[in-house]
Amino acid sequence: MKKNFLNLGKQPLANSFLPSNSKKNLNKEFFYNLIVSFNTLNFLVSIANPVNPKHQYTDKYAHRASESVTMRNAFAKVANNIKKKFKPNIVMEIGSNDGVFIKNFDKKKVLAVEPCKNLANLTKKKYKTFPNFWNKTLAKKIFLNSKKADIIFSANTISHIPNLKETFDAIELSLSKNGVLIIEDPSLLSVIKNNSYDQFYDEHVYVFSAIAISKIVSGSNLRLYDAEKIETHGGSIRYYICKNKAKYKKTKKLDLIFKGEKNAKLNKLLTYLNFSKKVKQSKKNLISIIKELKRKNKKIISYGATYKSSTIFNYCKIDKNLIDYVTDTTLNKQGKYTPGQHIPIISPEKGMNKTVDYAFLGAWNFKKEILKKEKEFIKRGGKFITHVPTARIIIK
Ligand code: JHZ
Repeated sequence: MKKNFLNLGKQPLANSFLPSNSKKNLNKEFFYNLIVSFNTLNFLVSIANPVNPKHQYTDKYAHRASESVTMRNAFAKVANNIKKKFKPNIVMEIGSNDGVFIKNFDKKKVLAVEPCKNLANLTKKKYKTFPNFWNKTLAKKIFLNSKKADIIFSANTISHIPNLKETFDAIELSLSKNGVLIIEDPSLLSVIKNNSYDQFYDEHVYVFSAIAISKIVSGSNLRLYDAEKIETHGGSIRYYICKNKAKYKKTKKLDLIFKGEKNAKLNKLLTYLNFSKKVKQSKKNLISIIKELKRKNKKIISYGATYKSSTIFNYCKIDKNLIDYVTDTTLNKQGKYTPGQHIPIISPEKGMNKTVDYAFLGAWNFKKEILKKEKEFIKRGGKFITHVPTARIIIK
């Protein structure tokens, strides 16, 4: 049974960066109610009313996975480990974005699936790329003329697809006998521990736990046999899933992850009701920190035009009266306006100048990388603000 536990209010699509702030453009903006629910039967945490993916994954998709050194390195590392451990002949990626993962493989071995046409265009010259949504029809089409996949990899994508049954059925059809599906997505336990409610936005239809994934894949003749905690995106889990009859045995590491999730009571509604209370408090604290700084005439900007920060700004009603602008390295976000609150986005070269006193960490998941990069800002007294795990000014 689905129980709603968190209401993050009216939200725009997190990817809908506006090309201009003219009245005409603002009037056309699409909003929906962001409500999050917990399923007491299969332990899935999901958005109560997902948006139709056709409105989200268009030819104007903004996010480029290659924009951070952390992610480039993380994908190179997992690709090398996969090569060593599984020696795959065919590797397929679902949601290949700008090719940051597949570029680590020999092009003859790679199949890429990417429904956003602007992203698919980036990889199609070198890699066999299917510019389609992942489903059974596509799986049958691809594997009619190809050997089945030894590895199917998908990072930050499966949690974006509303129909999990169709998704995993299509994967089951596509894997070789001992083929392995490897998926990475933000961890629900990390979200609860970090109070990182900004992981909820239209694209994150689900925030997975191992206990939920294990139940869901079993409905498609698949089995979760291993998992590992990884640091990316503020705490994620990499899941290893195979066909029911494949040779892999369940690992101790997976048992430990299950144990940790049960100890944190991720299978109980009360956990989520308590989380919801903390989110409300976090909102109050963040607004009061920012307003207090504004009273002192401080200039505050935001660092990283993340999808996550779209949830924060729209839930906390943080607009351009509080945040002057947002900086982002992604060229196609620069010159645009954030969804819902319409804060201008500019390049860090222009934006990280001497007039800035405080920068809210929209990309808090890259805190280490950013603090290393922004030594000059910190040296001259600039400070970062975060809401993770509690709303505060970062002193050290
Ligand atoms: P980042 C996106 O979410 C959307 P977002 C998507 N739904 C998802 O699941 C995750 O990614 C994986 C910029 N930046 O990765 C680059 C700087 O400007 O946290 C990015 O625009 N300077 C697919 O948007 C943004 O911040 C820097 O030094 O929440 C980071 O976005 C660094 C390191 C990043 O994902």
